[in-house]
Amino acid sequence: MTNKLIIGNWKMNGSRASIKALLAEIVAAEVAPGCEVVVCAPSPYLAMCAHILSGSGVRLGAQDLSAHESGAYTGEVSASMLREFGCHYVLIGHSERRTYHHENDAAVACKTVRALEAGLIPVVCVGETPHERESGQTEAVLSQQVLALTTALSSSQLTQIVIAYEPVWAIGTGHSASADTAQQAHATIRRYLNAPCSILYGGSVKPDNAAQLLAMPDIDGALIGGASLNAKAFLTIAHACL
Ligand code: G2H
Repeated sequence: MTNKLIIGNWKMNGSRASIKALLAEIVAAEVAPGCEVVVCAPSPYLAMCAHILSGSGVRLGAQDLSAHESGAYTGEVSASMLREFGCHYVLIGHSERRTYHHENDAAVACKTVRALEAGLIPVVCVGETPHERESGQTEAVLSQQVLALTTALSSSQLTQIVIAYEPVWAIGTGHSASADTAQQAHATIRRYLNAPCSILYGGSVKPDNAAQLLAMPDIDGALIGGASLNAKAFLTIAHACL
Protein backbone atom coordinates (compact mmCIF):
# COMPACT_ATOMS: atom_id res chain seq x y z
CA MET A 1 0.00 0.00 0.00
CA THR A 2 2.93 2.35 -0.44
CA ASN A 3 1.87 3.45 -3.93
CA LYS A 4 -0.57 6.32 -4.24
CA LEU A 5 -3.30 5.83 -6.80
CA ILE A 6 -4.43 8.85 -8.82
CA ILE A 7 -7.55 8.21 -10.91
CA GLY A 8 -9.18 10.61 -13.34
CA ASN A 9 -12.93 10.20 -13.76
CA TRP A 10 -13.82 12.01 -16.96
CA LYS A 11 -17.53 11.30 -16.49
CA MET A 12 -19.54 12.00 -19.69
CA ASN A 13 -17.08 14.51 -21.11
CA GLY A 14 -14.75 14.70 -24.06
CA SER A 15 -14.60 13.92 -27.75
CA ARG A 16 -12.22 11.89 -29.86
CA ALA A 17 -10.09 15.00 -30.46
CA SER A 18 -10.09 16.35 -26.90
CA ILE A 19 -9.30 12.93 -25.42
CA LYS A 20 -6.40 12.40 -27.83
CA ALA A 21 -4.97 15.78 -26.85
CA LEU A 22 -5.46 15.16 -23.12
CA LEU A 23 -3.83 11.71 -23.24
CA ALA A 24 -0.92 12.97 -25.32
CA GLU A 25 -0.01 15.36 -22.50
CA ILE A 26 -0.54 12.79 -19.74
CA VAL A 27 1.49 10.09 -21.49
CA ALA A 28 4.33 12.50 -22.26
CA ALA A 29 4.64 13.51 -18.61
CA GLU A 30 6.82 11.54 -16.28
CA VAL A 31 4.76 9.56 -13.80
CA ALA A 32 6.06 10.18 -10.33
CA PRO A 33 7.67 7.12 -8.75
CA GLY A 34 5.35 5.59 -6.18
CA CYS A 35 2.28 6.88 -8.01
CA GLU A 36 -0.04 4.91 -10.31
CA VAL A 37 -2.05 7.02 -12.73
CA VAL A 38 -5.36 5.79 -14.16
CA VAL A 39 -7.90 7.44 -16.45
CA CYS A 40 -11.54 6.33 -16.54
CA ALA A 41 -12.92 7.11 -19.99
CA PRO A 42 -16.48 7.00 -21.37
CA SER A 43 -17.14 3.55 -22.92
CA PRO A 44 -17.06 4.51 -26.63
CA TYR A 45 -13.49 5.80 -26.22
CA LEU A 46 -12.04 2.86 -24.28
CA ALA A 47 -10.53 1.05 -27.28
CA MET A 48 -8.96 4.26 -28.57
CA CYS A 49 -7.58 5.08 -25.12
CA ALA A 50 -6.20 1.54 -24.69
CA HIS A 51 -4.35 1.94 -27.99
CA ILE A 52 -2.90 5.33 -27.02
CA LEU A 53 -1.92 4.16 -23.53
CA SER A 54 -0.32 0.88 -24.57
CA GLY A 55 3.30 0.83 -23.53
CA SER A 56 2.83 3.82 -21.20
CA GLY A 57 2.69 3.60 -17.44
CA VAL A 58 -0.85 5.02 -17.40
CA ARG A 59 -3.65 2.51 -16.82
CA LEU A 60 -7.17 2.55 -18.19
CA GLY A 61 -10.44 2.27 -16.30
CA ALA A 62 -14.16 2.25 -17.10
CA GLN A 63 -16.83 4.20 -15.22
CA ASP A 64 -19.37 1.40 -14.73
CA LEU A 65 -20.11 -2.20 -15.70
CA SER A 66 -23.06 -4.56 -15.81
CA ALA A 67 -24.02 -6.67 -12.81
CA HIS A 68 -24.62 -9.50 -15.30
CA GLU A 69 -21.99 -11.68 -16.95
CA SER A 70 -23.60 -11.71 -20.42
CA GLY A 71 -26.98 -12.11 -22.13
CA ALA A 72 -30.06 -10.13 -23.08
CA TYR A 73 -29.27 -6.86 -21.28
CA THR A 74 -29.55 -4.20 -23.97
CA GLY A 75 -27.17 -1.32 -23.49
CA GLU A 76 -25.06 -3.01 -20.83
CA VAL A 77 -21.30 -3.58 -20.95
CA SER A 78 -19.84 -6.62 -19.19
CA ALA A 79 -16.73 -6.91 -17.06
CA SER A 80 -15.08 -9.31 -19.50
CA MET A 81 -15.70 -6.86 -22.39
CA LEU A 82 -13.98 -4.11 -20.42
CA ARG A 83 -11.06 -6.39 -19.63
CA GLU A 84 -10.79 -7.46 -23.27
CA PHE A 85 -10.59 -3.81 -24.33
CA GLY A 86 -7.67 -3.03 -22.05
CA CYS A 87 -9.28 -1.84 -18.82
CA HIS A 88 -7.53 -2.61 -15.54
CA TYR A 89 -9.87 -0.68 -13.28
CA VAL A 90 -13.60 0.05 -13.11
CA LEU A 91 -15.49 2.58 -11.00
CA ILE A 92 -18.51 1.11 -9.22
CA GLY A 93 -21.30 2.80 -7.30
CA HIS A 94 -20.35 6.40 -7.97
CA SER A 95 -22.93 8.61 -6.26
CA GLU A 96 -24.12 9.83 -9.67
CA ARG A 97 -24.99 6.22 -10.53
CA ARG A 98 -26.56 5.65 -7.11
CA THR A 99 -28.66 8.81 -7.51
CA TYR A 100 -29.58 8.87 -11.21
CA HIS A 101 -29.64 5.11 -11.86
CA HIS A 102 -30.90 4.01 -8.45
CA GLU A 103 -27.99 1.65 -7.79
CA ASN A 104 -28.22 0.31 -4.27
CA ASP A 105 -25.60 -1.35 -2.07
CA ALA A 106 -26.62 -4.84 -3.23
CA ALA A 107 -26.17 -3.91 -6.90
CA VAL A 108 -22.84 -2.29 -6.10
CA ALA A 109 -21.65 -5.44 -4.31
CA CYS A 110 -22.80 -7.61 -7.23
CA LYS A 111 -20.94 -5.45 -9.75
CA THR A 112 -17.85 -5.62 -7.54
CA VAL A 113 -17.91 -9.42 -7.66
CA ARG A 114 -18.35 -9.36 -11.49
CA ALA A 115 -15.34 -7.05 -11.81
CA LEU A 116 -13.12 -9.26 -9.66
CA GLU A 117 -14.16 -12.39 -11.55
CA ALA A 118 -13.02 -10.74 -14.81
CA GLY A 119 -9.69 -9.61 -13.38
CA LEU A 120 -10.61 -5.94 -13.06
CA ILE A 121 -9.78 -3.86 -10.00
CA PRO A 122 -13.05 -2.42 -8.69
CA VAL A 123 -12.94 1.10 -7.30
CA VAL A 124 -16.04 1.14 -5.12
CA CYS A 125 -17.40 4.59 -4.26
CA VAL A 126 -19.00 5.27 -0.90
CA GLY A 127 -20.01 8.46 0.85
CA GLU A 128 -22.74 10.29 2.70
CA THR A 129 -25.17 12.94 1.42
CA PRO A 130 -25.26 16.44 2.91
CA HIS A 131 -28.41 15.54 4.86
CA GLU A 132 -26.82 12.38 6.26
CA ARG A 133 -23.75 14.32 7.44
CA GLU A 134 -25.83 17.14 8.95
CA SER A 135 -27.99 14.66 10.83
CA GLY A 136 -24.99 12.83 12.28
CA GLN A 137 -25.40 9.67 10.22
CA THR A 138 -22.04 9.65 8.44
CA GLU A 139 -20.56 6.68 10.29
CA ALA A 140 -23.80 4.69 10.03
CA VAL A 141 -24.01 5.29 6.27
CA LEU A 142 -20.37 4.41 5.63
CA SER A 143 -20.55 1.28 7.77
CA GLN A 144 -23.69 0.17 5.91
CA GLN A 145 -22.07 0.69 2.52
CA VAL A 146 -18.96 -1.20 3.63
CA LEU A 147 -21.04 -3.99 5.21
CA ALA A 148 -22.62 -4.73 1.81
CA LEU A 149 -19.10 -5.42 0.52
CA THR A 150 -17.77 -7.38 3.47
CA THR A 151 -20.89 -9.57 3.28
CA ALA A 152 -20.73 -10.25 -0.47
CA LEU A 153 -16.97 -10.68 -0.87
CA SER A 154 -14.63 -13.35 0.48
CA SER A 155 -11.78 -12.10 2.63
CA SER A 156 -9.31 -12.63 -0.22
CA GLN A 157 -11.60 -10.73 -2.66
CA LEU A 158 -11.83 -7.88 -0.16
CA THR A 159 -8.07 -7.36 -0.28
CA GLN A 160 -8.29 -6.80 -4.07
CA ILE A 161 -10.69 -3.87 -4.08
CA VAL A 162 -10.08 -0.14 -3.86
CA ILE A 163 -12.51 2.13 -2.02
CA ALA A 164 -13.15 5.74 -2.94
CA TYR A 165 -14.62 7.91 -0.21
CA GLU A 166 -16.62 10.59 -2.00
CA PRO A 167 -18.83 12.68 0.28
CA VAL A 168 -21.74 13.66 -1.95
CA TRP A 169 -21.64 17.25 -0.66
CA ALA A 170 -18.10 17.65 -2.04
CA ILE A 171 -18.68 16.23 -5.52
CA GLY A 172 -18.34 18.85 -8.24
CA THR A 173 -19.10 21.64 -5.76
CA GLY A 174 -15.59 23.08 -5.57
CA HIS A 175 -15.74 22.51 -1.80
CA SER A 176 -13.57 19.55 -0.88
CA ALA A 177 -13.76 17.92 2.52
CA SER A 178 -10.97 19.24 4.70
CA ALA A 179 -8.00 16.91 5.09
CA ASP A 180 -9.02 16.22 8.70
CA THR A 181 -12.64 15.44 7.83
CA ALA A 182 -11.56 13.13 5.02
CA GLN A 183 -8.97 11.42 7.22
CA GLN A 184 -11.61 10.77 9.88
CA ALA A 185 -13.97 9.17 7.33
CA HIS A 186 -11.16 7.09 5.82
CA ALA A 187 -10.16 5.79 9.25
CA THR A 188 -13.81 4.84 9.88
CA ILE A 189 -14.04 3.00 6.54
CA ARG A 190 -10.74 1.21 7.20
CA ARG A 191 -11.97 0.08 10.61
CA TYR A 192 -15.19 -1.41 9.17
CA LEU A 193 -13.44 -2.96 6.17
CA ASN A 194 -10.80 -4.62 8.29
CA ALA A 195 -8.79 -5.44 5.14
CA PRO A 196 -5.66 -3.88 3.62
CA CYS A 197 -7.43 -1.90 0.86
CA SER A 198 -6.37 1.38 -0.66
CA ILE A 199 -8.85 4.13 0.18
CA LEU A 200 -8.96 7.11 -2.19
CA TYR A 201 -10.54 10.48 -1.52
CA GLY A 202 -12.78 12.08 -4.16
CA GLY A 203 -14.77 15.30 -4.23
CA SER A 204 -13.39 18.57 -5.62
CA VAL A 205 -9.75 17.49 -5.50
CA LYS A 206 -7.75 20.31 -7.10
CA PRO A 207 -4.08 21.19 -7.50
CA ASP A 208 -4.29 23.49 -4.47
CA ASN A 209 -5.75 20.97 -1.99
CA ALA A 210 -4.26 17.67 -3.23
CA ALA A 211 -1.00 17.72 -1.28
CA GLN A 212 -2.76 18.30 2.04
CA LEU A 213 -5.28 15.51 1.41
CA LEU A 214 -2.68 13.03 0.13
CA ALA A 215 -0.45 13.63 3.14
CA MET A 216 -3.05 12.12 5.50
CA PRO A 217 -2.17 8.66 6.81
CA ASP A 218 -5.35 6.91 5.65
CA ILE A 219 -5.65 8.65 2.25
CA ASP A 220 -4.01 6.39 -0.33
CA GLY A 221 -4.82 8.40 -3.44
CA ALA A 222 -7.46 10.50 -5.14
CA LEU A 223 -10.39 10.15 -7.53
CA ILE A 224 -10.55 13.32 -9.56
CA GLY A 225 -13.43 14.53 -11.71
CA GLY A 226 -13.41 18.08 -13.05
CA ALA A 227 -9.68 18.66 -12.59
CA SER A 228 -8.81 15.46 -14.50
CA LEU A 229 -10.09 17.04 -17.74
CA ASN A 230 -7.19 19.46 -17.68
CA ALA A 231 -3.82 17.74 -18.18
CA LYS A 232 -1.86 20.37 -16.27
CA ALA A 233 -4.18 20.26 -13.24
CA PHE A 234 -4.34 16.44 -13.28
CA LEU A 235 -0.56 16.07 -13.50
CA THR A 236 -0.04 18.64 -10.74
CA ILE A 237 -2.28 16.54 -8.50
CA ALA A 238 -0.34 13.38 -9.46
CA HIS A 239 2.89 15.10 -8.51
CA ALA A 240 1.44 15.99 -5.12
CA CYS A 241 2.00 12.31 -4.24
CA LEU A 242 5.72 12.92 -3.96
C1 G2H B 1 -16.38 13.18 -7.55
C2 G2H B 1 -15.21 13.56 -8.36
C3 G2H B 1 -14.75 12.42 -9.23
P1 G2H B 1 -15.09 16.17 -8.80
O1 G2H B 1 -17.43 12.77 -8.42
O2 G2H B 1 -15.32 11.17 -9.02
O3 G2H B 1 -15.56 14.66 -9.17
O4 G2H B 1 -13.59 16.08 -8.60
O5 G2H B 1 -15.44 16.99 -10.00
O6 G2H B 1 -15.78 16.57 -7.55
